[in-house]
Amino acid sequence: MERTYVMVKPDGVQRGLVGEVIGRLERKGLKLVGLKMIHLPRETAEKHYAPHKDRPFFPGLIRFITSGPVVAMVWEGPRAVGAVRAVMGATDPVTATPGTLRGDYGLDIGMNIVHGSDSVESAEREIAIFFQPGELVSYDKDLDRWVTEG
Ligand code: D4T
Repeated sequence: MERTYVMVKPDGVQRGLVGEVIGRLERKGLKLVGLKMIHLPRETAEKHYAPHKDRPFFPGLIRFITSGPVVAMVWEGPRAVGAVRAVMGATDPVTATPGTLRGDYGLDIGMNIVHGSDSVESAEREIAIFFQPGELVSYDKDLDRWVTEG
């Protein structure tokens, strides 16, 4: 079982795509175990995107991600990291496969609707930035036995 960090970015919130992101991940069979809406302070944004700090797009990325509220979430499920990446699609929405969130809704690599951790290690690091352990819930869904043989 894995947990992964998902964030609806400011463009996704402004465009009313929060429900679409949550709905697609729910229908995929993943389980929502943490959720909050926040306007990221600059320090938190820089911590989250620290692996990209030397990239040329870093200043613009920090400006964008702090430009409005985001929806921060933790999703759980078997191979949850890869499952979320598949539902999101490729980083560049123009080349992302239609049927994915980015493929269906994006045109700009900077404004690509949603973030999802790219590995289990990144997920652990990112979840710890946004959530206290007590803010994440554990619960069973009866439907789970129809989603995975576990
Ligand atoms: P995130 O991290 O937002 O889920 O995106 P990805 O995992 O799919 O892509 P990434 O880490 O390579 O990029 C992080 C973030 O930076 C923006 N970006 C990226 C950008 O504005 N210009 C660029 O050239 C690249 C590569 C988009 C996502």
